[in-house]
Amino acid sequence: MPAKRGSGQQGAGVVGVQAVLSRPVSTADPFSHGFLSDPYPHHEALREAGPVVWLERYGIWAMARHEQVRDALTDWQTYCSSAGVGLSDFRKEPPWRPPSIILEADPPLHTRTRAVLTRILLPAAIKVLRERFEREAEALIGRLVEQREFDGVADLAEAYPLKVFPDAVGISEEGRENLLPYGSMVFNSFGPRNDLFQQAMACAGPVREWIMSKCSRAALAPDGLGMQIFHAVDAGELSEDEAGMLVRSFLSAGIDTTVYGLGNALYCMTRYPEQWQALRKNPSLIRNAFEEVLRFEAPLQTFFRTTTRPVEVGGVPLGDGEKVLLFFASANRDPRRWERPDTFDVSRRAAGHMTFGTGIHGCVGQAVARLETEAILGALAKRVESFELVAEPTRRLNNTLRGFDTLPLRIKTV
Ligand code: OVM
Repeated sequence: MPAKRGSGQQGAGVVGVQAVLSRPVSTADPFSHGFLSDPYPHHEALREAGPVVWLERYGIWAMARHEQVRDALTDWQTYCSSAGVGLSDFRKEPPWRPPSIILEADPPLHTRTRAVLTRILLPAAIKVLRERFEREAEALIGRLVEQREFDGVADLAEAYPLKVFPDAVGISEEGRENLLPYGSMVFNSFGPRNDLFQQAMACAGPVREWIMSKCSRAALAPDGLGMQIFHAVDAGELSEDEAGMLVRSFLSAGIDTTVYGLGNALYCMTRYPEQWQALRKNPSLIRNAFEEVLRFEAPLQTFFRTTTRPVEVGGVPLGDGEKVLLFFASANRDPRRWERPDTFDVSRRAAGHMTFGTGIHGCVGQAVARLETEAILGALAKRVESFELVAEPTRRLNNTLRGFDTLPLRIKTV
């Protein structure tokens, strides 16, 4: 976690014309196995190094404090998304897939696509899903309670979103095993072309083909969220191709995020049993517990932005066209913003965490994520007295997501 003051490149070769500038520097590799396995000490070192830190290893900037992460996310004019929200700069190298027209876009394109998804995913618009989501959660938890022992990842955190979300979008049952491999590709692709990326891309061809085949009007159920995007074509808001690309965004962003989030929620309730007790005693805490899980163990750890002009951050000058790595998960534990940041507390005011981002790109699907998590925690709270680990959980490393590969659980029932 070394962080030192280094001389800025702005001065190199033109000393005497331009002042040699000083900036905090770190040699950390945020995409190494060591960092991804236990990011929190590294986050602390980066926060302490300064408001913005130069990561020598990649030649990029990093922001790890809450204030700077939030400020960057709310200034899309200076910190753009259209050069990609991963390490790769779309202006310098071709993206691995056609860019997302919502995530990897700026206004005015983003404004138009975002308006469509905002309308479709509004809490009021998706409340029709609640009954189904709750019924599926009760049925799944009923089966797991019978079983008593199960894998919290495969049998719950994966099984539930893989059922309810594709059903809600309106895609066929056939081939759904492609959804997790695709998510792994998408979220690993925001990092460097390291071992995690290469592994995820091993079966890229057929997985991508299946995904794209599910994005057309013809492949979608008439009453699902996917077809609602195509209704915006009929209203003149999108082209037919754009609608397909937004269905792709559903299938890219809608599964792994909630899989990792549910896994992390289960882990938190197992690791901090008194918090599970508090929640069981007072189920009105479930809503806030969801936010606290996202703050404390952010399933989505980082995204990048790219500067569109020279800008100064806390006295440190950044150039134009530079990549900036935003540590959402570190902002979530910044002691400048949170009291007892490393304590998991379901009754704290956890709103203001950065796991959904903020500003114009703030998570458009968060009401769906909330619906899924509340349905699962609600069903568990009725039946489960406590969770016990029957073996050590193992982590699934990913360049962007934080979560588990296995979570071997035994439950004690009420
Ligand atoms: C997209 C997309 C992909 C991954 C994540 C995401 C968190 C969006 O394809 O639009 O948002």
